[in-house]
Amino acid sequence: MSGTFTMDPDWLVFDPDPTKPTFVLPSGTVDAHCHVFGPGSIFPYVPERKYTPCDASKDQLFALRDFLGVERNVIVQATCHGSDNSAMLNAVASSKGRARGVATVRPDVSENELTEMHDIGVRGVRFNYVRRLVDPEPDRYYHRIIEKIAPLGWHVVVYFEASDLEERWDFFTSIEIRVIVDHMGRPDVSKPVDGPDFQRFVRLLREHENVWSKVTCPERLSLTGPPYDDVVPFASYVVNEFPNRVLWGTDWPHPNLSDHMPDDGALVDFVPRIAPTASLQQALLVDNPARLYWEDSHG
Ligand code: 0GY
Repeated sequence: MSGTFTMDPDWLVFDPDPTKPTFVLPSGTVDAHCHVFGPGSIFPYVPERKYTPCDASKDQLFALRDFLGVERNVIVQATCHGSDNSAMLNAVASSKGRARGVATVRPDVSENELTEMHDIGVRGVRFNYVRRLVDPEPDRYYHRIIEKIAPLGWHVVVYFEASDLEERWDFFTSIEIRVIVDHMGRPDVSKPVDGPDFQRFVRLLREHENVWSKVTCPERLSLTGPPYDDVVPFASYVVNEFPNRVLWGTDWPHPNLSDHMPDDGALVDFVPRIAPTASLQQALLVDNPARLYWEDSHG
């Protein structure tokens, strides 16, 4: 392999020049869902990947962090890197304590590898069920991973489509450590907030206090486009109902979008629309991610 990659022909590249947000993020704000891609010449994309992105380096991520007024990042392993966590780990290691990581591991991962990742700053693993990104494994595969990470106090991040929740319910609710759901379980925002589909997701959080939600990706969920009015009722519902179990993030560099690339400044300005009070903002942006990623609690 030459070490260089050509991004997919229909790939949309992140906005290199976002607007300065009007909303001033509170001190200590964490972007709790973002990625790094490569650069492929240093950290090759894995052969089994389902997309080849543009490179999106740690330096570009840290520059965006500073521009938006974010203080810290949680860098989530992207599927184009499979279970080779080296790009993510390199970014976390060079953040001077200002980033934590969420890894992808296989059940045969060793205790030593997990301890090394913990020491660098990893605090969770991601299980991805979105078929256009990965081929999901049987439950026992994930249970074996949970057994290995639980002693470290790590959590599980799950990414799935709304239509998968019913089928995965028994597995998700059998997990005893914390479970963080990406992007509110990807609701169909053309359906009502109080309809059965979104209420199934709400029930997951209501009945299981170890389940949290990221109120991320209005740009991915919206059917009407910016300023993402159709996503506001869903995200504000979750923030209001579960103020101490929600996380916010940019999802930079926004993989696999097909119709538009969001302005990251506008994503920051979306926050007060879903978390209108200072106390909701403090919990969403600062206190919740600090508790999850910067305190070594095993709760
Ligand atoms: C996201 C969403 C996506 C991609 C990935 O790891 C990934 O490749 O997470 C997606 O395509 O919906 O959370 O970044």
